[in-house]
Amino acid sequence: MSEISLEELQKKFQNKIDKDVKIEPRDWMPDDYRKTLIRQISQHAHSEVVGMLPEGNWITRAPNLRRKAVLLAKVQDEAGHGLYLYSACETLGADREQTIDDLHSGKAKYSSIFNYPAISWADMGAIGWLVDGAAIMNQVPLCRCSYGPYARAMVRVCKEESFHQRQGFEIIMVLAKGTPAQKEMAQDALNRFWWPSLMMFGPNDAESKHTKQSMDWKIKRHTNDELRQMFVDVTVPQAESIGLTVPDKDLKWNEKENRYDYGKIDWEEFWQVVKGNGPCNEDRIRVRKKAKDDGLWVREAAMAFSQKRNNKAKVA
Ligand code: BYC
Repeated sequence: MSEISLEELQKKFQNKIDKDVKIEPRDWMPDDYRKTLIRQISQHAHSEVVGMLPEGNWITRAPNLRRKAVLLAKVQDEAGHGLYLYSACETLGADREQTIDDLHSGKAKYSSIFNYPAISWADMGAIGWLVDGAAIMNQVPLCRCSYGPYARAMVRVCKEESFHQRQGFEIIMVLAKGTPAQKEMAQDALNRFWWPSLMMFGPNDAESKHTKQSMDWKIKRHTNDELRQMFVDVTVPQAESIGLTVPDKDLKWNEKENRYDYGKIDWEEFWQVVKGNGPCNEDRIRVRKKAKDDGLWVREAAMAFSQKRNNKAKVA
């Protein structure tokens, strides 16, 4: 069989991208395409797993059994999302242990949003409504990502995120229509989570070093600013419908452009949080490391059991 040249491989790959044919794990792909996917998917997986912490902290303090059961199910879903994504990452040749070690050593990033504390029950509403809302806006287009395993994982993730967003909005809506103290709690949660939610979409397009290449490869289907704008446009009317005020004095409807104009994001705060200097960065990593250490005996027991079973099979 004749060797296929690098040029031909590249042409075949580009043809698939152009025709919207998914790239699958065994297909040839450029090294940088693989690296970009490993970077994005592993960061995404880490975000799901670290994202369990602010909400996990409220499971025992949820105000009633129904709220507790729903929150528990949501946090479990996030763990599931982490697992699909770590698996998608492995299909690209990444080693799962190494990927997780990179999170623990501070080498790998995860979403800035999870470095803010969840200090009231209303924060559970704000996280579901705004954080999962922003996640859906970003992830629905990823269902059309050029890499098959990532795109397919996103289909299920988005279905679950959509339930999460609704449960969050329902919490915040009930509080906003409750006593004055409850409404104040809901407004306070919106005040604290609004700007960090806008930051989730990443730096402005002019500062986004990966967007152009990722769009050319059809990994990303929209730019960071496009998605942020879509999020603002759907979320502001939701806040208004329940009598809450978005904490942005520059926010106003732009009739001509058919969209909201919004104020300046504090990018200095964003980069500080990304660099590890947010309010909860240290705590989040400490808790994840402890979870790994505490689970060591489970992994060792599973390995010992599997070894025993293999030995038995050899003897039989
Ligand atoms: N936080 O060139 P850019 C969820 C980094 S939802 C931290 O624009 P890209 C969940 C970026 O990684 C959250 N870092 O990058 C929801 C890059 O650094 P490196 C997770 C950020 O990749 C509810 C640098 O800044 N969602 O999990 O083109 C409950 C330059 O940025 C952030 C995803 O991960 C940030 N906010 O675009 C529980 C979705 N933004 O890598 C869980 C998939 C940017 O060069 N990811 N950076 O060191 C994406 O869509 C894209 O990776 C991003 C960034 C839009 C996030």
